[in-house]
Amino acid sequence: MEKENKKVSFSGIQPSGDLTIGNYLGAIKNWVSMQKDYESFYCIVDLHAITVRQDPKELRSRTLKNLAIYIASGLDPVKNTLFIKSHVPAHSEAAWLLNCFSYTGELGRMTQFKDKSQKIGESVSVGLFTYPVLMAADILLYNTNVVPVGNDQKQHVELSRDIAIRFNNLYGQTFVVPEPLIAGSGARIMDLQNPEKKMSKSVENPNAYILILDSPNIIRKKINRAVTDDYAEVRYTEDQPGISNLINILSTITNVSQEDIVKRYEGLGYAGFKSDVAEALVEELAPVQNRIKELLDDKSYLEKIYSESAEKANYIANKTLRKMQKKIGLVLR
Ligand code: AQP
Repeated sequence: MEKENKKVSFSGIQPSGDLTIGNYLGAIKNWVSMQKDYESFYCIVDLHAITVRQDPKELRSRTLKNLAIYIASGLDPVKNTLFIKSHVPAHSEAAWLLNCFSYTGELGRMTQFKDKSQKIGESVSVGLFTYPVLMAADILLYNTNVVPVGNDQKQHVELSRDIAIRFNNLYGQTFVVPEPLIAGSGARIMDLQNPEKKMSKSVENPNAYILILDSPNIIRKKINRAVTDDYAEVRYTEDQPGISNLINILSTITNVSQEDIVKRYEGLGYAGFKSDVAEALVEELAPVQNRIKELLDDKSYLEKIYSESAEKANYIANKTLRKMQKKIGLVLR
């Protein structure tokens, strides 16, 4: 009974590269803190990952690795529905329907599309263009109230809201209108080599990001190489984006405010600060990494989780899909 009154949370991560601490601090850690209070659906958005070319073998292995990462980070697979998106065909079908209620103008304004298509050049897939519509379908199928995401995905959640409102206005109340839920200091973890840009798993320079599965020594090296500035003072200001980023990382892991971190390092240089950031990360990630390895050695357990979750997700998603089909005027089987 209590479960039925809970608000619904939905989110996902693309297996488009190995997951970074941006994904961990901006999304997963937040999901873990919400699991008591929400009825949660978290998926591995494999269908979004193929909007840019993926190696099939790598995609398959990363999809399972992501599931292991979700569980190892503390998401209880009984309390949360952890599934693989392509196991729920209603997502693709609902996305087609919603494509017919989305405008090319609004999709063309999406920052992520503009950034990624610029990088790709000529052969930009139609899938990359309609990526936010598939995301709207994902969210709306589960009667989602909140979508916990990093700051970069806020624009896509806002578009999902617009599409939901547009559909509801045309056909009467069909969708719950979702709200983005943005993490605090972890909401925008920046690239370690170019702190004006967000940290991304698909950039070429490995020194730009820290992976959840990076070894302690690699983490230390990458933090040590992180770009800073000549001020030699740990301050949280716009003209020190590299240092501010490291403060955010430390703050999210330790739950100490940015102000208190700045006070703690007053008058001290960068070396000790950087080493503390690295050790905090190593300590945070060590148990997660151990658990990921155990889970990846137990494929049958992972298979059981994603199969059972797919059943539950299919049931709910199909109900919403039928509602959409009926409202639009399709003949139901
Ligand atoms: N740097 C970041 N800081 C905070 N949150 C982040 N997220 C991603 N990067 C950061 C959040 O992680 C969730 C899943 O994102 P995604 O992988 O599905 O897509 P993305 O936002 O495009 O992430 P990447 O790493 O940049 O992927 P690629 O390189 O493949 O495009 C989202 O909640 C996102 O906000």
